[in-house]
Amino acid sequence: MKKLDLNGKWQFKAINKYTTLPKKKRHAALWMNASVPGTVHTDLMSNNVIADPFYRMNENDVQWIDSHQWLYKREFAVSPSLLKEDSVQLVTEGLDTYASIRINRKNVAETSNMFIEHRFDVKKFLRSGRNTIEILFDSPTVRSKALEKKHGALRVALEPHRVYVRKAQYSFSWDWGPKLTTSGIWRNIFLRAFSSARVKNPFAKIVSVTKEEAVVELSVEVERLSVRSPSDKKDSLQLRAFIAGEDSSVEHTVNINGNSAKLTLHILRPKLWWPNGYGEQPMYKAVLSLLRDGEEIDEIEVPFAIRTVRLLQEKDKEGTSFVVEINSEKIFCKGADWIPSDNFLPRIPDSTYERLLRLAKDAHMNMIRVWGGGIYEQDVFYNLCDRLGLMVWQDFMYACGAYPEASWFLKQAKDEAESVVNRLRNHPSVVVWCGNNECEWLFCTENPDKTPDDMSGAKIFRDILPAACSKYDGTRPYWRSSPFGDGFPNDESNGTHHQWFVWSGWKDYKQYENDNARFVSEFGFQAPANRKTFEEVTIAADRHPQSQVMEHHNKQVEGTERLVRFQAAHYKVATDFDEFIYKGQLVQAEALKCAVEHWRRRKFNTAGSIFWQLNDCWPVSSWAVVDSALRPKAGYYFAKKFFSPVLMSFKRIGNTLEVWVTNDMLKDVDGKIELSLRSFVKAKGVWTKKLVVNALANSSSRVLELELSQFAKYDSTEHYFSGRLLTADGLSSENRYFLHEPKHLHFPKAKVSRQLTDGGNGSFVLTLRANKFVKNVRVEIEGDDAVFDDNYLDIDAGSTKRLHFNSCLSVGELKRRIRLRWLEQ
Ligand code: BMA
Repeated sequence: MKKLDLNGKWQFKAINKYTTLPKKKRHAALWMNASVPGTVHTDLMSNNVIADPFYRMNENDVQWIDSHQWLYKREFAVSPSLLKEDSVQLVTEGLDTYASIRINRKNVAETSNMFIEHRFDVKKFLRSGRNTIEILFDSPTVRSKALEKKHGALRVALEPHRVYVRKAQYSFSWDWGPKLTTSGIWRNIFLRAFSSARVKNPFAKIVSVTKEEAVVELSVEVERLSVRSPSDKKDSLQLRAFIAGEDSSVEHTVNINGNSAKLTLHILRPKLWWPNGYGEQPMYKAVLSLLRDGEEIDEIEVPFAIRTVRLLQEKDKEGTSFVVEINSEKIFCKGADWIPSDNFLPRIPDSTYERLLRLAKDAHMNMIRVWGGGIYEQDVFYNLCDRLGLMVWQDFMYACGAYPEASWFLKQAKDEAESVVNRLRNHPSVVVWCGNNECEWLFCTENPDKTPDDMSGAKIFRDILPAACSKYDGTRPYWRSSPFGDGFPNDESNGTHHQWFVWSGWKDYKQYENDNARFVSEFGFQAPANRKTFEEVTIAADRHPQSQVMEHHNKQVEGTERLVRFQAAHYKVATDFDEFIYKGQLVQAEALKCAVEHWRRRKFNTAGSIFWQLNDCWPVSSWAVVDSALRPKAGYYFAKKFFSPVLMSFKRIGNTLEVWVTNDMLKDVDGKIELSLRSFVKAKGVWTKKLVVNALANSSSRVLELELSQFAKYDSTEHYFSGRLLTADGLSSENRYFLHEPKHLHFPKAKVSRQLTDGGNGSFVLTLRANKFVKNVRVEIEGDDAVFDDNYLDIDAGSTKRLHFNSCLSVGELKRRIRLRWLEQ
């Protein structure tokens, strides 16, 4: 197998087929340097044809780009030895989207799906020596609008023509994302030459697992070239499989007849892969070699892991459960929804994936949902999820609309599903295939007398996708949509649920406690990005919550208005930029906390709470808890606590305050709870209680009920309940309950002293001591992006908190730059 890389330096220019270039952009019709993988927008930025679309309102100035065609070209040298091989394929891992490929001025192929790899035999177009490849990208907007005109408009949220094109739907704008409709060679491109045969689409299918052994069926497809000479007919092909485990290895060889080969291997005493928080993530590796007459001609490596997955749906008094079960253990799914981390996909470095997914793991998440309006993610994403124990709920890329049912579209859907399932099925992290995001829910909301099957596109989600999943995988459940279930698709009593009645319905987050859904795969609250992140894309005059630029950086209709309304419910509304961001982030953090604690208390009546959303694609006020500059918001630090494996939480019912313990460990947990009623000013609790708890494995229970009337003599604006659970294993959970909204609490003037200790190797400990109670202390280091192990934290009067962090700065420098802020009257 020989490979010739075609990434790197290309040239590109605009072609004025549909319209002329804006006056000041005429030079875009001349050849400019391009970089592959890349996008037209990023190439135009490097050539100074456009300014950064994320800056202020520059997005508005770049809307001409997607109504043009863009031509990319490069030269490359082909060696005679490459041409000696029987087949030379052009492999494009991702072309965005309507691409016409020419080699040496001859038409090779046209593609129209950015999500999948394409390959074409191009040997006949190549010559020894210098060759030229050209790829013309047609306007995705012109093309999809033309299709919409021809086949009819469908009921779709946001830009309706987007459903006609197999391109990341968010690139046509979203309620958190700008309209930056890209084109380009967005993934690798190369030539691959081989003779006789090669292997593809390997699959390590886990057939059965017991303590003693795992049965793994290894299969490959064999791409055979037609025989060249009579002697080739004697070619005998064999597949040799070798599995390298941690302390075991097995090998087997079979003869290949036809275009596929399969063999079964037994792994003794298999080590199981577990989600984060439940155990390790041991990986195995299968090496599959293709032999011709005993000689190796191709080889493929398949990392895989051993685990089983089931979706439990059992009738119960609330309806039907919806529980993900891994290795026969019920898992409460804790996590967040995932969107692409940039509008310009090829420029996302691996380190961004690493950072975001590590943050997820550190916050005790065990599931990430890859949302259907983005992309089937890059390999690095799935590899990291495998390693970190993050289960992936994988949507197919359809979102918020009805989809065409024309035969050419259904064919594309089928080809895409086949390619995607083949690509992702070896990842143990992928545990659920899901048809789409919100298509049926939207349809049935607007057509109450109709069923999901009446929706255009239903064939894809009801028939085509599940068929591809069972044919090419068969080891994971398929779920038709998020949300979906029997009856109304967003019903609470069964299936999956998106809880948007609160945020979108302008309802206070306390309403989450009335939602008794079985598995919540979306719910969320917006918050502004961090101040530094906004400062990087604004000028001083923009930095007001309601400036035009800031409102541009919130893509939801009435987004800013909601931020104000929800802040008003809990805090005195800020107009100062920094204070607005600080309080806005606290609203989000408290909202997510309220919802997750409620659903975790309902474990396993509710069996999942996946919040919208982990990340952002540009600097924006959105539902994300980590902003586009990878700076966590307050909600992220709250997630570390509300997702902790053992959680102590308060629940208020009328005049009673209940104390609950939720235990995600697969074993019973012994612990002690120290509960107190504290005043804002005194170091000692005015009332305390200690109790011993035994929390049963993988369950949630109420451990105490307190009648609030007995505390009536204490001023409720200056007192609060504080509780701390400490388990025999050293796990802890701390929580507080306030009798009023922060806006009505009477916080005293407090002092927080700080002490910084250098732990060596760039690690530091910051000790904070409060003389009086301080709520939601935010710690920042000016000009440094240190992530603390805790932040936005409460400190009881006379108490101390230790925060750990890493930084390259010196102690002296850090001391000068540490900034604290907390809630004050
Ligand atoms: C749901 C998601 C996204 C959207 C989010 C916030 O609709 O699936 O489409 O961005 O809520 O509105």
